[in-house]
Amino acid sequence: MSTLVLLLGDQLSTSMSSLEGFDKTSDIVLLAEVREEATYVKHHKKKIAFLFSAMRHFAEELRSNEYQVKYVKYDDSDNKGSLYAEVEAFINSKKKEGGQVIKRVVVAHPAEYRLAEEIKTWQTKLSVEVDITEDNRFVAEPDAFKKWADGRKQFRMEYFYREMRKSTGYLMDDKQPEKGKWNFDSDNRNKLPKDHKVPEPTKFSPDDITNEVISLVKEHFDDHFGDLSDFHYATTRKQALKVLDEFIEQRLPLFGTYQDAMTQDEAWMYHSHVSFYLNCGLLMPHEVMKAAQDAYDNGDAPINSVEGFIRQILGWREYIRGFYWYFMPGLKNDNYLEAKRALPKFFWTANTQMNCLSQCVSQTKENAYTHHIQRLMVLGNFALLAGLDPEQVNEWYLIVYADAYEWVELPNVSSMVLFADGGQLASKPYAASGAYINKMSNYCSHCHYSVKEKTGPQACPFNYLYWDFLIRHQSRFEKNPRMAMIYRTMSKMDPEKLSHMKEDANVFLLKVENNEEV
Ligand code: FAD
Ligand code: DLZ
Ligand code: SF4
Repeated sequence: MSTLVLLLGDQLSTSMSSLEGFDKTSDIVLLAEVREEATYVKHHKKKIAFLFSAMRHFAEELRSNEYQVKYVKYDDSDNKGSLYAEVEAFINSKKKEGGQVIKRVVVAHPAEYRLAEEIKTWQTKLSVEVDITEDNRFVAEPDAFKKWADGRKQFRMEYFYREMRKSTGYLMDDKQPEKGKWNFDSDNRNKLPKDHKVPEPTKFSPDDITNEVISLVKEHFDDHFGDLSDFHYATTRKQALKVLDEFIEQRLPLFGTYQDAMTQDEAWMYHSHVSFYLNCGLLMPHEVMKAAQDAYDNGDAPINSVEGFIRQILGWREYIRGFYWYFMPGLKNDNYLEAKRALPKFFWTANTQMNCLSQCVSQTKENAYTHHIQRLMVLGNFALLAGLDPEQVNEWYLIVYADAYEWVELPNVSSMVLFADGGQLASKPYAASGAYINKMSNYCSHCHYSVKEKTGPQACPFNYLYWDFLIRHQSRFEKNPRMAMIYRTMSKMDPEKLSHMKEDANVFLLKVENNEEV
């Protein structure tokens, strides 16, 4: 009698709770590349190549550590197409063989609601016991967010983060925050100086396993979005640890300073690029934060960088995960601003004269990655101001990034970017005119449009879209204390100027709807 442990594609760690008590003499691990998971949205080609390669490498690692592993490749002739069908077929094959019978299936709780709901039904369909164990790839216990959130009217990340700092001890000086402040964001808003050279990201040449997977993706997912060329991600834990080490050494010291900066033709900046690995189990959050804390303790990185980085993981990542489970399934249907406009074609092609958007979409296509401010303040800001349909925007973000899983993508897109939850996550929309993009980047100096102009054919579309957004949603936002000042400014503006901006926005949005080049 043995146990079958199903490891999902984003659970590539020997410390998964589902492997606790694993008996190498009788138990078996199942990993399966299946159509259902690879196509529930049409993931970026590089995302599929990355995950399949990481799954295959992980299976090899398990085997070399004497785990018994059943690995189902996507192009195996008897691939059943879904995780359930693979589990069922494996149990039946063992029964037929007359060998060790599977008496129990164990799987760690899936990170996505969709799959978690499905797996909960397996117990009634399979003839064996199905145990769902805790998803232990996070710092906080699964119910920590609920305990914190129940009874609150507002769910601000900053307060959740402080609790996490206190309970874990990161950057704490006894009971006080290190250097007397919880947050050093005010030091973290610099533009990259002209001619500043950012270190090259850590890259790996594809090995035989990755090359085989790349061919498979070319053959089976050719109609999916994204480039496959220049694949250089880590695909093993060892390589992911190298990405982390090089980040700590080469980038962390300036991470904070340039955290919000964007630069023409520079995709990777001073970010860590560890989200791919954290989200599929190759790296765990504590080891990533500990590396940053050690750099601080050794005097190798300043407080603004280390606090900024730890906040992204201990604050934002943990908070977002808790927020997702607390507000699902309702979160998926939120559309507070009643946005309905279809996603423009240029989100797929990058064919737009708006240089900032063209840069961000091109890099997304090329790398299945852009950094946070590009996702939030360029792509997201446009989606918010243009009133794009949350369902289509969410699908796009879930498809295009190699670190995208619904648990992290949906709250970031619906609640943070689109204000679709009406303010449960953010106290006001992250709406901005071209001035913000110009302040944080050099995109505008390479653009067809002029960021200084507010109306007319050369005016930066973000400028009139911003005011049009404020006018359209005045009744929703004018009483918001954090927006009172901007509405006061608006009330003093020349009504004719406002009306021109509204007209320009209408003309522009009509062009967007007709997929004319903008
Ligand atoms: P760094 O800037 O180096 O940050 C370090 C780590 O902090 C990241 O690896 C990530 O694990 C964590 N982190 C930072 N910000 C967030 C956040 N807002 N939510 C959760 N974790 C965070 N992140 C994803 O992992 N998957 C997504 O699908 C995703 N979609 C996003 C969509 C939008 C619209 C926005 C605004 C943000 C999204 N993020 C997502 C958050 C963030 O943009 C990425 O985590 C980050 O860009 C990954 O790059 P990095 O590893 O270089 O991050
Ligand atoms: C994202 C993904 C893809 C593309 N393919 C697979 C797969 O073939 N097999 C698998 O087990 N997991 C895959 N995944 C990851 C799952 O979609 C992920 O485990 C769930 O979305 C839960 O987060
Ligand atoms: Fe983007 Fe406007 Fe700047 Fe062009 S001018 S890069 S559209 S913000």
